[in-house]
Order: sequence, then structure tokens, then C-alpha cells
Amino acid sequence: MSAFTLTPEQVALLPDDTDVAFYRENGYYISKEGVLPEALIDSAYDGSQRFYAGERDAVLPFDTGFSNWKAGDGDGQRNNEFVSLQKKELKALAVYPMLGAIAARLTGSASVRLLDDQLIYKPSNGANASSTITGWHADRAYWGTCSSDNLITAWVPLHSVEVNRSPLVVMAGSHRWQGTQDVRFFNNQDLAGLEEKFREQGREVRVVPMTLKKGQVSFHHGWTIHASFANTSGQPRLSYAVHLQDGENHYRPFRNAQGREIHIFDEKLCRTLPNGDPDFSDPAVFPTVWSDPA
Ligand SMILES: O=C(O)CCC(=O)C(=O)O
Repeated sequence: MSAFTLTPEQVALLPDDTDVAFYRENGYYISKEGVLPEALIDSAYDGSQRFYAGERDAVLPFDTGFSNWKAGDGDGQRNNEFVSLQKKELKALAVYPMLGAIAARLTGSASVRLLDDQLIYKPSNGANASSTITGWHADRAYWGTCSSDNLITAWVPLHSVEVNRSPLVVMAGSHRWQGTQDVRFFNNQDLAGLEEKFREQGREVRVVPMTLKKGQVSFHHGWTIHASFANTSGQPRLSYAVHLQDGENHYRPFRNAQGREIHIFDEKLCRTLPNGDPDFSDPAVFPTVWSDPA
């Protein structure tokens, strides 16, 4: 049996044609309950605590140049990228075939690989709630050297998330807006300010929170503008964003509107192709998370 075989129970939890049409229209999808086994999430939670305590199963060749919260950086939000390359329990979650199978259905791709991942911790802070917000951004706006406009992110909370525990929120349909290539405001906590700007531009802003039960996952299109609300729940919020690339994605040289050459950190981690370009299919860095059975 290949690694990419689902049980009949898992097949029943895949998005159906209506779900796929919804995703294409709205740029997000909330999975059915129970797509991730509790033990997988609990193990990832345990791995994240070990990671924060400094334990590593593998060490990256770089320490800076990407989001890499360290003990000593303070008690606020923590954001760590490429944890799948450093801690086996998070890797197991990132490459869980069901995540890839759902992403493949939604994007209409025969295969899906990992592109990046982010472990994000937010303390609860009722006194300074906005300090726990993630600002509006589109993931794809950070990945100029990706050729694909079919990138997708699986957002996996490691516990249930209610509306006061910093759910991810999306602007429904914003993946179809034009002119969002510079929406990179991850660190701007004034959510209402940007919503207002978009409304002034005549855009229809529909903000939808991804409140999820443990074991559920939300998916958003690479161009969907999203953020997360404040955490005032009295408990920390821990989530894992698994950024996925469709099988067609590859490196392309990219310059921004000002003519500046753009590079993304992934390029430093992977092997190169014979022509010297970064290889976004390097299995050591970008493992295949789903491949349709031949
Ligand atoms: O978890 C968050 O607050 C933000 C996650 C995010 O931006 C993403 O999943 O792309």
C-alpha cells in the first residue's frame, strides 16, 4: 500500500464537489470534523513544547533570516518557521497525507508538497489584546519567486479554537481581488484600519473567523487575505500553519514593482537544479504530502 492511500473513513471526510466549488469561490474551506487524529495533534503539541524548551531532532544550517523565535525574545507571540525540518512530531503533522489529499482536491492538483511551515504561539492578553493579533496578509505576497498561483495553506490549531482564542480570519473571496501583491502586513495589528481602506477602494469585505474543533483544519488560498483575532480566552493559543505548494510550482526569478530582486528563505535551504535555480521539489526540504495514486 502506498503512503498515499486513504481509508474509506478518510475518503468520506474529503471535500466534495460542492466544497471544492465553495473554496474556489471564497478562497477558504473548513474541513469536516475529525480529519486529524487526536493522537497526532497531541504528539505535535508535545513536540512543540520540547521545541520551545530547545530540543531539536535536526539543526538548520541558518539561525536568522526567517521567523525564529528564541527563549529570551520575550513573553509575547512566538513565530517559528521551518519547524518541520527541526522537530519530528511537527514534521509528522506537516506531511500527514490527509492534509495533502484535501489540499490536492481543493487546488485540483495531482500532487502537493510542503513549502514552509510556521508554529505560532500566542499568550492570552486581555489587558493588551491587540498585541496578540496577526495582521492582514496574503501568504502568496511573501513568495514572489514561486511560479504558482495555486498555493494553499492548511491552518491547524493544536486545540479547539473559539472566537476569543485568536482564530484565523479570512476576507472571503479576496483571493480573486486584483492588486494585492503587496498585502504583507503580518505585523500590523490594526485590523479595522486595513478593512476600512479596502472598503474605501470599493471592495466587498467579508470577514469570516475559522472557529474550529480540535481535529478540524481550515484551508486558505495563497492569495486569500487573512489575519487572526486577539487572544483573550485566558489560555494560550497554539497553531501550526502548513504552507503547501501544488506539484506544478517551481522557482522563477522575480522583481517587485520597484525593480528590486526578491528572494525567499526557502531558496537557501534547498538543493539547486542543473541550471542553478533553487529546486522547489527537493524532497529533503519540500517532502511530498500527497500524490494521486497512479
Ligand atoms: O496563526 C496565525 O495567527 C496566522 C497564521 C497564518 O498567517 C497562516 O496560516 O497563513
